[in-house]
Amino acid sequence: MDKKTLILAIAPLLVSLSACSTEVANTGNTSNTQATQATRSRLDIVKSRGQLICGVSGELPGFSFVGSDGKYSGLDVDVCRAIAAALFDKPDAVEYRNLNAKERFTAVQTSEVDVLSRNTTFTLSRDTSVGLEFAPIVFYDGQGIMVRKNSGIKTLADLKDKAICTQTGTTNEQNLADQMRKRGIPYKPLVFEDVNTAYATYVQGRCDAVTSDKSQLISRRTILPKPEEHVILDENLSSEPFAPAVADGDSKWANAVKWIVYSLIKAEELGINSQNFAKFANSNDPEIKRFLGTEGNLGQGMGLPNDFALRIIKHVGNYGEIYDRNLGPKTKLNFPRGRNQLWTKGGLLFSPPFR
Ligand SMILES: N[C@@H](CCC(=O)N[C@@H](CS)C(=O)NCC(=O)O)C(=O)O
Repeated sequence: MDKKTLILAIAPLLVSLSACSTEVANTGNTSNTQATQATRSRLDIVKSRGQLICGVSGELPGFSFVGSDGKYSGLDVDVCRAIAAALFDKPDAVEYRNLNAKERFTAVQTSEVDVLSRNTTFTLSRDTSVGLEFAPIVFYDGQGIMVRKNSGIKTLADLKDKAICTQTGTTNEQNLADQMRKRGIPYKPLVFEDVNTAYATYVQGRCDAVTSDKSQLISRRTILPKPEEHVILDENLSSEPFAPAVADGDSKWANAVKWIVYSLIKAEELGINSQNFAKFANSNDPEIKRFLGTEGNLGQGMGLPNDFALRIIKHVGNYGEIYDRNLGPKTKLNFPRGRNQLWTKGGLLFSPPFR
């Protein structure tokens, strides 16, 4: 059997396996997409469409959530808005598509979305065999466990033979299995495709615990009927660095998204924000001039306007502003910045030079 016949023969199997696995196998669809993209970059397609199609969760306050007014907000949403600001000078030129954990990778592979900006952990297999290209990390997280306060559960060991709710197609499902196996703790996994069903099952008491990224547990706790009745254990099951992703094989588009994300971090590092950007218009600092596009052609070199970073700061703000607006002390989430602080302040956020 030649390679092509083999791929055709196993394609249905790969698709059916994907229904309940974390990774969606890279089938023929992706190579078709890549072939098309080889002739025309998604950057040019998005520019001529005049609107960005952004894949988000839509179910996660602080990251991506649809309010009662139908408006989207959150850190992941602001990444979509930053891309639209850079390309069109219009942060609202975005069509959002809600994608659950299982749907998200297929949506990128088939070009249903231009970019995935959705609490997605950057992993080796997703980067190398699922057909994704990751942009820089926008949020460093770790996996945690939430239980009822009155359950007496304090550690993973207390979850012996207990039912634990999680969502299919996530790193969380696998990390839980790894950690319990490593420690030899038997448990009953209850795995759901729909995040709302997972939390509803936990609230009904059919699960003793729910496991997910800590940011997600904190976020979802805010919308539980009685948030004060639930605690998040100190246990850390894994590292979960979230990054936006685009389809593999289109470096022009991937580069644009990459440097748009870096510009959020660089703006904070340079102290430029949505309130003070005008003061920097006549700056003599060559780095600031290049960054804001008043000197040089950094933007043009990658198919963006030279003032792309200025557009982003003006409409969406720098990383720190985005963080504070969506996750900071004035929000219900009140998530300490910790590792999501700039490298100059002891965190992990770093942007390579704009030159
Ligand atoms: N960061 C993890 C988990 C991301 C994830 O999808 N989490 C689920 C909950 S455990 C979620 O956000 N669901 C929301 C949705 O389906 O819209 C990953 O990339 O696999």
